[in-house]
Amino acid sequence: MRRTRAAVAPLAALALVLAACGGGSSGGPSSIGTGSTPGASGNSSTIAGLHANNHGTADVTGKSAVTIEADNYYFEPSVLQGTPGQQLTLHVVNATGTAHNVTIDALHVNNDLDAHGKSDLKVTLPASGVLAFWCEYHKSRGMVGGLLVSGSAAGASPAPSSSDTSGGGYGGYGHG
Ligand SMILES: [Cu+2]
Repeated sequence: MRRTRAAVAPLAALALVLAACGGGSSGGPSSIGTGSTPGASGNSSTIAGLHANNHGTADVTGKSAVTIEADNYYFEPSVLQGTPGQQLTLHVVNATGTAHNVTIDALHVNNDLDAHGKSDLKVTLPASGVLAFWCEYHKSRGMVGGLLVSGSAAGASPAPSSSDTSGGGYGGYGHG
């Protein structure tokens, strides 16, 4: 058994990641090192005006809990879309060996995530629009997500008139 793992390798990898950081790290359309291209590139976007590495939206309508992953340097899914005032428990799992954090100013949430740790927190979706959350250590790197309410601002979608009352709609009880 070899215990001498060269400590240099992770550093080198880190350096590569840092070097590649200009254009969005994970496998986007690679614009190699040509400085800053104006406009959106890859999966970077803004959430509530904050630069965000956007790794997708999850529809959490009707759910009481959802698991999201904290990674370097993004949340996945990044945006949770539900209904106004919906209560939701977030199981945040840190998939990395780096300490992260979940901060939601408006909800007075500030939870640290140890390396490969996890944290559960309860949130209430806003009445409308989007409420941003972020990792306080990597906010400037775009480690930002959002709690989004559908049917309000973003992309007015006229509700189809055929709203069947499907049988399974109750779902209310739960515990706690
Ligand atoms: Cu972080």
